[in-house]
Amino acid sequence: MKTQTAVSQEIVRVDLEARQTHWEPTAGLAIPAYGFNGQVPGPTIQAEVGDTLVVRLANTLPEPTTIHWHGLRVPANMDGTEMVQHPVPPGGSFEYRFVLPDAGTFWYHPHTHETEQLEKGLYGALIVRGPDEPKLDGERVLVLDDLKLDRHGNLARFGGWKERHQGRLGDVRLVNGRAEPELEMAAGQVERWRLVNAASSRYVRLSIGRRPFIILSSDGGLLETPVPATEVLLTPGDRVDLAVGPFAHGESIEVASLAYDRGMVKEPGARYATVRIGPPAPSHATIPATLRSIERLVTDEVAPNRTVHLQGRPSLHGVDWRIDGHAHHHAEPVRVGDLQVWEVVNQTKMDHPFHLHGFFFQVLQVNGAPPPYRSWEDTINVPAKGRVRIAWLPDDRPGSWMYHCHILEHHAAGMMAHFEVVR
Ligand SMILES: [Cu+2]
Repeated sequence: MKTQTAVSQEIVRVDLEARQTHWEPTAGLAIPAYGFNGQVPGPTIQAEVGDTLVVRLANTLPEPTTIHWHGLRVPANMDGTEMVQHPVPPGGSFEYRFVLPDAGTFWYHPHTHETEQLEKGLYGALIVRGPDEPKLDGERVLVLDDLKLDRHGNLARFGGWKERHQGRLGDVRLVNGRAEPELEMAAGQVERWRLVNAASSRYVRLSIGRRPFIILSSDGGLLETPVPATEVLLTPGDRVDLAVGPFAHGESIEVASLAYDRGMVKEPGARYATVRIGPPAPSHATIPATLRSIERLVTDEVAPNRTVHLQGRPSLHGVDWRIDGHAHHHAEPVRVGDLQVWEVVNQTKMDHPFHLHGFFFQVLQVNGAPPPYRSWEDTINVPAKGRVRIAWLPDDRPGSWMYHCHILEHHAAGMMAHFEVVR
């Protein structure tokens, strides 16, 4: 017999004020920044599948802003982009209201002047829980970021050829707004870590002391089965949930990014945090062998119905980032219910994280080979000179949507396209 699980239908109300603040990434260093409710990251929003989220955004910044709900299947007019809303002016406010259809680790950030507003601290995590979550001993939300400071300890000046080319890379690595923090964890326990990469351009090839961990979930929620690994790649915009531990009392574990070559940009390995393992505590963690089932969107060989070319060409500004020959490309519409199989072709010598707004896709192939597991994604790395084939189904949420590179400087320079979903 099928178990009937009650779906929550609460209204979750959140007030977010985008305002100027002083952010202290490390003791004694307070930098002028932006924060939702004055915090970096902003408050972690928590809700259950089926809840209605009502967020009142009040803007007291000296510039317009919006909120994009990264990964959430919202109605088009709630997506927070310039395609669907006028940015909220200084002193203005806007109410976002939508049902939360999916469980997962999501995040929110402005979709206006992103290169500066995110770097200044406007981002936060959004956790939606489902009725059948694996039970672990504890849970943490770890939002990764980096910060580029000048020699006076202020935010470095924005822009320039290098940032436009490789994206803005900072030297200070942050977890939840703090530089290389020390975390504590009980010996013997297994925790669920929900990770978000909120950095402008830094890839995180995540290692937890080179120990094995278990991947539970990706952008669009739980995988079908737990996947053991010792590293996982988080591009800008990506999320992953891991089962981490158990460790022994007295151990010190480095949460780090291993060296990663994203083509023309070699990111060296670097530490994000240290976990000190304290006295043991009992464990009641259970990870079921099956987390959920994910039906294949494509069962036969299907020819792609759209090819998306990610392009860069040298210019007076250094490089012009484009999609299909255009900066801010206006792409063909798609019809509700028509299966989309897209071939995303990277014609550049650099990796780009491809992000589709408002819909999850399944990855069919990366450079011609099937991915190691089936999952729902909204952001996927397209390797330098490589290609990724994805499939997605536009459900009945007509309106203006977009896809773009999630290296914020590439998006801003034009590596984006907007399109209509039509009935
Ligand atoms: Cu890019």
